[in-house]
Amino acid sequence: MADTLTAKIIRNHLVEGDPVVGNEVALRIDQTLTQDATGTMAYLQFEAIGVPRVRTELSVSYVDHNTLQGDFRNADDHRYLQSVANRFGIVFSRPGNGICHQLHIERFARPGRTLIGSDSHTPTAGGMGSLAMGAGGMDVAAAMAGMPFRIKYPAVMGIELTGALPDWVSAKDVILEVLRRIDVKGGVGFVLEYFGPGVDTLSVTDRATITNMGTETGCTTSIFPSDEQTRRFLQAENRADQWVPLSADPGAVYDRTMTIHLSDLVPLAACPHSPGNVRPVSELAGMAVQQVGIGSCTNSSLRDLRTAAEILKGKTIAPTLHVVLNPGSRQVVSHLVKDGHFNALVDAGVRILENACGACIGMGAAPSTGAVSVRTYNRNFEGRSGTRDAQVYLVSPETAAATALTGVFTDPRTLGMPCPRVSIPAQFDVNDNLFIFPVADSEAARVEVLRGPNIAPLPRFAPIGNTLDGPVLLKVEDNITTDHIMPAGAKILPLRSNIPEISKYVFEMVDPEFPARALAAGGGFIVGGDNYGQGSSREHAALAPKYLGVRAVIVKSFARIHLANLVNFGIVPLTFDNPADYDAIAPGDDLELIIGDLREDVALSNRTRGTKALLKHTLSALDAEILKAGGRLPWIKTRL
Ligand code: MIC
Ligand code: SF4
Repeated sequence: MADTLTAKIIRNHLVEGDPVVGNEVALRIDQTLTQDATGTMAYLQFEAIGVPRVRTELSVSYVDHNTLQGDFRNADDHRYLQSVANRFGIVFSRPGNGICHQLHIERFARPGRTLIGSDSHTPTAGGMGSLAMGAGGMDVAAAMAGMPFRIKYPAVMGIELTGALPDWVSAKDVILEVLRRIDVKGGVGFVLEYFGPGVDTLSVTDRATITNMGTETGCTTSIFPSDEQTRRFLQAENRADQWVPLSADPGAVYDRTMTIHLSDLVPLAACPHSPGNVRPVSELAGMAVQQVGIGSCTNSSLRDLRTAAEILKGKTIAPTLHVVLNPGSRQVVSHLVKDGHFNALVDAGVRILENACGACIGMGAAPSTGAVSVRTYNRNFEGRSGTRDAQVYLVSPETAAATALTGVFTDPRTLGMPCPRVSIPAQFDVNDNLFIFPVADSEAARVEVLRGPNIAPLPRFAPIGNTLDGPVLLKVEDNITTDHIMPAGAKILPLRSNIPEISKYVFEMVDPEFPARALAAGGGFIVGGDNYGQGSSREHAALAPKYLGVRAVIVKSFARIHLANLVNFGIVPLTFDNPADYDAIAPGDDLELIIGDLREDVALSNRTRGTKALLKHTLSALDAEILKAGGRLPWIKTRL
């Protein structure tokens, strides 16, 4: 049978389950990655599982999200992460080295391997032909302990690329075109697999831009074949021996297909406040812009930053805006410095920030009130920039640099200069000196794990009964993101290792009274619309509500990673059988849910209104067992 690339990699890693779309399958995981903002929880959970060393082929702990070190808390997190990595056999990437996804593709991602990461943009490594998926920290902890990762066997959407990108149009515009067509829910249940003659024209980092932001479609992951481009990239990284050719079989049958003629694409922008709200830049041209952000894990490869530098070289940014740059990695910076592009950026007036996530996650560079900010990042959810009414647009490096020059939204094709042609070296500056490789197994027992007062112990949760009752604590609309549920940014990120503290900010932007109300009511329910929990993989969006007493979340539909996180922390994820029942529930209503052993539908009685409704779920028998035990960690404990 002619197989897709996705099917081949899954088959090679299948531990349990039939490969039938929608069926739960368990996969062996070769590699894991974490970042600091989700990593502390992941490693606390790994420690609680109690295995002496990681059991993966490779696990890497990156520090890139919170590097502000505004006080001891953030520094304590970093110290804990470094020591726990050494103790348990994990490679540690020091702050300053770069953004996890860019670094992983440079130094560790391998074609044909499985990777899970406690960050939703882990699919970046799909640009290298890895089957790379975002997951909650608990799932990553379990994978590090050698347990398989469970997913619903995905359908595969074949995206055929033909032609070649025109001048001034780049990989970001390809993924924006995908989002324009299928929006932020269109990828749910699918792997987006790219094929066709246009694939050859894209470098590994171009492909990584596409697979990175594919996350915004809700897909399980995105993947490109491993070919000559992949071989060249690995060779330039001194990793030629890790190359294997990989692609779908000729005539492979996809569950759905679409074709993108690269030659027909134009510069695009995702408009506020959704990555799926895409329009041509030409329609926005002339709008005043107050800030430009270049970088992030989506667009800070050497190609991207050289392109921006070539556009800005010898000029000055418009006086009405400011421009910030967070480079993706030290390797990229090292090349920019050597070839003069770094100077070009600095001389033009670009503010060079750290090699880290920075403004993308609201760690500084928040726009001014009501400002228009044009960014090469992947998310423009309301308030994520740190400024609630900022209008964030997501664009390519070409559009961002053109806009930086003129001060107004600018289609780069109208700049009137020749399109920059940047070349990528045959050999990259490889320097692994900011990776700390762990001590040998025989030395591990001597390593002390260093905890500061900000590393609070994990909360413990009890098994759950057959009936859940309580009030509706909050009712929300469609497309609620995990940034709504558990915001990030400079104020809240330092609390990621401290659940009692961070839980005070749950739903801060939606309803700041939520935490106090939930605690006063002794817990209850959240009611929501479609695509609840889209975006970030942060398990704090499940863990902190659980801490506040949330027992079940009842919505029209869920995003994949958040659904898994709810199960991991013992919050029952339920969906309305009849979406009209959503309208019949009001905040404050007193509900009773008969959940039994969660093998069947759930009966809801609204005791305030005297109405009844049927609730569905997609939980496997194992999910049900985990939920009833109070979550994944208590469940694992009962097994050991
Ligand atoms: C994001 O882009 O939203 C983040 C911050 O990288 C998150 C992880 C987190 O919340 O720590 C993600 O994408 O999973
Ligand atoms: Fe960091 Fe932004 Fe990428 Fe998330 S999307 S990993 S915050 S750069």
